[in-house]
Amino acid sequence: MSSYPYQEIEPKWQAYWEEKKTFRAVEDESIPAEKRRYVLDMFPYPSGAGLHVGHPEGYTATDIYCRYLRMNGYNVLHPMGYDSFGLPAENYAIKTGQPPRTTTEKNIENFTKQIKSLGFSYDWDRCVETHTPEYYRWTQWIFLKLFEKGLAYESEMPINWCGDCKTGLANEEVKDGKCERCGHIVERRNLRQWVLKITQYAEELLADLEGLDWTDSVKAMQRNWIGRSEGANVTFDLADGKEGSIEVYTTRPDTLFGATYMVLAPEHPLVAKITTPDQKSAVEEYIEAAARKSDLERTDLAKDKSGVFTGAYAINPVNGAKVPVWISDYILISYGTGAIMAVPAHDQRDWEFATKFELPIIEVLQGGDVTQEAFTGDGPHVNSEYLNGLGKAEAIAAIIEKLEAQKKGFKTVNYKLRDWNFSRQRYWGEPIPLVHCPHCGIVPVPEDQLPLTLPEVKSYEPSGTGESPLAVIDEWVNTPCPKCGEAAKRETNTMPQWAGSCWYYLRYIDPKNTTAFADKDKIDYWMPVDLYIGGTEHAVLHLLYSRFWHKVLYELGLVNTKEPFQRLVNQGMITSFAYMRSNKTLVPVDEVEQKGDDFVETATGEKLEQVVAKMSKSLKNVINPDDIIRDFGADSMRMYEMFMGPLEVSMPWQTQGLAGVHRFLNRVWDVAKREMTEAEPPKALVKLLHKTLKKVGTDTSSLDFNTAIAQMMIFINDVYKEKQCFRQLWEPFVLILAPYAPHLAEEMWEMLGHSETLAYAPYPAWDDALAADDEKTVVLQINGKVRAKITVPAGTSKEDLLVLAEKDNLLSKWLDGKEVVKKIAVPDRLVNFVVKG
Ligand code: ANZ
Ligand code: ZN
Repeated sequence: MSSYPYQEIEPKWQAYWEEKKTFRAVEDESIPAEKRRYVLDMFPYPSGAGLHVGHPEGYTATDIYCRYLRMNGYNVLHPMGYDSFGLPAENYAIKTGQPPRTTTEKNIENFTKQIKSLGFSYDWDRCVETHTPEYYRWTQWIFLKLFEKGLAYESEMPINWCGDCKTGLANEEVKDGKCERCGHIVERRNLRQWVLKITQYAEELLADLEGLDWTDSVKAMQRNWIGRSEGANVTFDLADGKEGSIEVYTTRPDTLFGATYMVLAPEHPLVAKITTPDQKSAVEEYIEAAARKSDLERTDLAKDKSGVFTGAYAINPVNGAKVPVWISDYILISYGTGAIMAVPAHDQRDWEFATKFELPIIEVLQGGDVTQEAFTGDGPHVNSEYLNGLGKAEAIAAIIEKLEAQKKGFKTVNYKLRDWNFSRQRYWGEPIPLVHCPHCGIVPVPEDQLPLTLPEVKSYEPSGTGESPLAVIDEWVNTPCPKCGEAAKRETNTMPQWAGSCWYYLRYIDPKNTTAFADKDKIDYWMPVDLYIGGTEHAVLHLLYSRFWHKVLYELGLVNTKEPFQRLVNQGMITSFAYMRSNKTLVPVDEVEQKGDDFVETATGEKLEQVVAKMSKSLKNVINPDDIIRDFGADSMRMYEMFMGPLEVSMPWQTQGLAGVHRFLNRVWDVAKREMTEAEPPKALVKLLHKTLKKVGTDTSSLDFNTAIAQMMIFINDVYKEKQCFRQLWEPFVLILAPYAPHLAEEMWEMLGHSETLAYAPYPAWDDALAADDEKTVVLQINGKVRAKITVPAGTSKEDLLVLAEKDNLLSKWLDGKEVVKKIAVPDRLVNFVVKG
């Protein structure tokens, strides 16, 4: 297939845009606020593997939208940068013996070359890299603001520890009990660490989701992660005249009459105190075993319940019943009060535990068969004295009132969200700017000494002892206390990889500022981000952390909005095909042959099933954008990724589909090279043009890029049949194609005689009348006499015509009080009502 000369056109226009700084964003005050837009991409982590075809999907979408906005008179901020601190760079450095700075900078260079080769309209002057001292100076500065506000504290709680990455992790970085990075099983480990009080913002983080234009699924993920639950704390006094009481958290205080035993988390401080001498050794043994398990293993619903009786009893405050106190690892110390009242009839975990240990099960809610399983419905209540007959809500209200009167309980709210473990025992991150002084305690590094730069080290190898590689650099660690000047030591933990991305969207606004992280007026000019596009993998990581930091900055009066990202769109994943044997194992694509409609394994001849899979090195099904750009051009790549389907949907890559888009662009080029005529184009083509302008314009503004492209294809199919190129059709078409295939469009715009870029050419307007579908005038008759006329789309059905004929009471004058005996409709022509009387 012969191609249009994309290999000349694309570099030519990329050089033009770069040289002319076509996409530089300026805070022009003459442009009103409603004509300013901030459109953001999730910036990439510059890995050694280079750009993946998944990156350009979101980047192309925002680029099309930005180009469309500029042509519609908007002032657009559209930046790009690099999230360049983080573990993989460091792991790579250890493996290859090169400093992470060297490899990171090389990767950034490569990424930039790749991203630029796709022709995105970024303002490159605003590029930020989170690993540079000019950038992380302000990451450290914001951390100190959090510290000053009491939102950063030192803690010695058990944390998630990845033995492979040799670092602590945040809860958000643990997926199914495994390290999000490397898949290693996460252990519990007691470690001194810096923790950020994100829980203080739980309510706000939850409530402010309401006003955001985000997909329901990401909002739901954040809601679940924050995990607000309403219930009550209830106090059970110890029985047998013992001093003290146990406080539990329950979401169902209305089931108190069914509480037949209690359970404490093995780590609960009361355990040692209440355990009776004869149960002591069994209890201690159990505690030791539980300490070795992860939370996931402990709370797994499917897991067999285990536990030990402490020998102690407590008193149920509502009926004075004496209930045994057990310990079990299905109770977590970190949630609620670390203790529960067990209601086996109505909580499945309690039911299993009670069944196993033969503890009593008392039904207090009617509706199930509690000899078979727990019944978790709403009621009505039974066996519950004054609650009998009540439903859930009323019963909860009644029991809380009673408990409050007796001073045995009160209403509470709990969150699943935990504070954010913010220290990493690794090298390649922002040093935490704090000093430990034996006299003054923890002292922040003064602001004018920021950035506290990351020192060069000989070995990046994490020690695994819980200290970062920085801990062994004595000349860096030892420092005079900023407050008293005595010998002190620097904090040697570094920040997690999420720190830099918590605020990068603010730095783009004013990337070179040396006196503030960004100028407030400029922040006011651009914020909030109007459209943010990226994958869903950050739903409870980056997207939660950055909202948290933003809220703190808002409270400090440093930003003007409560939320950073007003609208969020999540692109689908671009997958690939893979081939599966009958035993469900996958075969690398280079060991597969296609025979007719079948796929067979070359070596064995086994017929394989084609399946959709993630791109992976081992399956050799990774698509490299560089190859695609070389073989088809950037414009084809951009358009193909948008043509694959709706932006949010995941889709497998198919190179044939790409060839189809490429053919379309070749045809466009063919038309562009024809003899240009100023003559009036055929009427049908003018109509098609306006229809196309309308469809592409509205679909582009609503991010429905695939249907916009389909309409452009329809247009070209018809225009292609002509011998000449009609300027009247071609100028507007080139402009609507421009956001999608900007290189080709610029070239054709130049061929049309324009000397300036089309980036700011006004988006073509369409004539609604011409864009409308063909219309017909249909006459409305009464007994064969024409009484009115209506205009309807051509081909409107008989049934629809009859509805339309009566819609606006056009015939009521002739129909009122009459009996209609027959209704006749002839599409595109007439409606006749036969009436009597
Ligand atoms: C009695 C009860 C009866 C409960 C009933 C539920 C149903 P959410 O909704 O997730 O907040 N619970 C409380 N603290 C716990 C802990 N530290 N570890 C494990 N489980 C704990 O769950 C709250 C419910 O989970 C609480 O309400 C408690 O069991 C249990 F028919 O109390 B419930
Ligand atoms: Zn000091």
